[in-house]
Amino acid sequence: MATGNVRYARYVLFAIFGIVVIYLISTSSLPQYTEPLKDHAGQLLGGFKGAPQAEDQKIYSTATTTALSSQPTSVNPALTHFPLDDLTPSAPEGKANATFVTLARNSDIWEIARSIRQVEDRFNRNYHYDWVFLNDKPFDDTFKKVTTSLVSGKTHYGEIKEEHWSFPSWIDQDKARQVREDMAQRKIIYGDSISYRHMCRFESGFFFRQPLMMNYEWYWRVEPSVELFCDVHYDPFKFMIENKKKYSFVLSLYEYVETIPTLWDSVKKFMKKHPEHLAADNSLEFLSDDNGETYNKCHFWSNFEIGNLDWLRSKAYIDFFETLDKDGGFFYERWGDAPVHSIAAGLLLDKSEIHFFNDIAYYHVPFTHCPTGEDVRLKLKCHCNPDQNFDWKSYSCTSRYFELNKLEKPAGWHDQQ
Ligand SMILES: Nc1nc2c(ncn2[C@@H]2O[C@H](COP(=O)(O)OP(=O)(O)O)[C@@H](O)[C@H]2O)c(=O)[nH]1
Ligand SMILES: *[C@@H]1O[C@H](CO)[C@@H](O)[C@H](O)[C@H]1NC(C)=O
Ligand SMILES: [Mg+2]
Repeated sequence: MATGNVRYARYVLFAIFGIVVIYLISTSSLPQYTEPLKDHAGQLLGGFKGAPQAEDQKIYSTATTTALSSQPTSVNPALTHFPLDDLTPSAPEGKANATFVTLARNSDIWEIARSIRQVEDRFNRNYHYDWVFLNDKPFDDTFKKVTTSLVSGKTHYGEIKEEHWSFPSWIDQDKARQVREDMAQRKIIYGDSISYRHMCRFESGFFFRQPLMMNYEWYWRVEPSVELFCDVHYDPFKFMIENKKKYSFVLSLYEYVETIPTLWDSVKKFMKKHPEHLAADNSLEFLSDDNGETYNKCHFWSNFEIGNLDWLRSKAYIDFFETLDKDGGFFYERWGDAPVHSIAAGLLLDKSEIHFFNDIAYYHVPFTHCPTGEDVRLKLKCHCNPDQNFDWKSYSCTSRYFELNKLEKPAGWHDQQ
């Protein structure tokens, strides 16, 4: 009887102890799983919510929430331990009228999947911007299924009409074929490719006027197999809007001269024909060392771009593209869309409308943009090797861009030359 009571009391004590332990665990600051949230479109918004400490909470609510879109998001612990005011311009509520855009083949699926995963992890999972995919052939089911599952915004798939992906009537096919054969012999990269030329012409003159793209004012171009190395902790689209930017870049370099021997002749023709389109405070000096006589081959690399679609759809840009297109250099040479966009931005926009995103860390084979400045790299959880940063190397044009715009180079640039 007595031993039974002791055993009973011991059991009760154990039970109380157990309840206390469970209570302590449940009120601690360990992350808790909550039901996944759904927004009005029925998209998952992530179901893992941290329980930040009071101080972190304050920073979170003053910095992060204003920078994020109107939709609730999961807490990013990376952002809760330092004030962001020095890095983050405060953004008003709501999303920009913007989309990601990718031109791809069905066979690019696994390479574009990698790119999307990184863009989502580093940025878009908190913003849910749409993604437009364009192709000269119909996208297959696998491509659509996989990309839709990866993108946190809505996905749209467009087939490019033939007129935007073929030889224009004024192109002499024999002449174009001879050029391809000659370039193949000289081993010029993509020199013998017809589809690469259609691609460059399409990106130069048509992507921004595809029916799906007409629904947006801003775009961010993403290619297969690119990498993002740092958190993008503010909305670059909003940054562009608030700072009156129209075009932006992360990498710049010299173009391979064999692909554009007469491009600048066409540009000069355009400047003569349409002086009214040239911006008063343009960046001709970025493009030419002799006041416009010759091209120095500097261009912004267009596989990354955040830009304004209405600018590309403007009469100024269309007149520019059509002048170039009539001269046939997309087929008689192998003009790339990078120098075409860059020359347009350099001539048609004011200097202040072009932006260099130091804090968007990026790789497209074979070049890396890794932000200069250790503080930025640590705050943004970057995983790029700063030794690989291309910005201040001699083959980059970014130094020239900084000098022309009288920008102060970030501390540490000298050691990366
Ligand atoms: N639909 C389609 N997309 C293409 C074609 N060729 C290239 N692309 C896309 O155009 C972009 C540039 O092509 P890429 O091969 O990366 O050229 P590089 O970056 O200049 O070496 C990528 O987004 C490709 O997926 C093509 O023939 N059809
Ligand atoms: C977004 O921009 C496009 C193109 O300028 C415009 O037609 C559309 O109405 C805009 N949408 C919103 C929601 O403002
Ligand atoms: Mg590429």
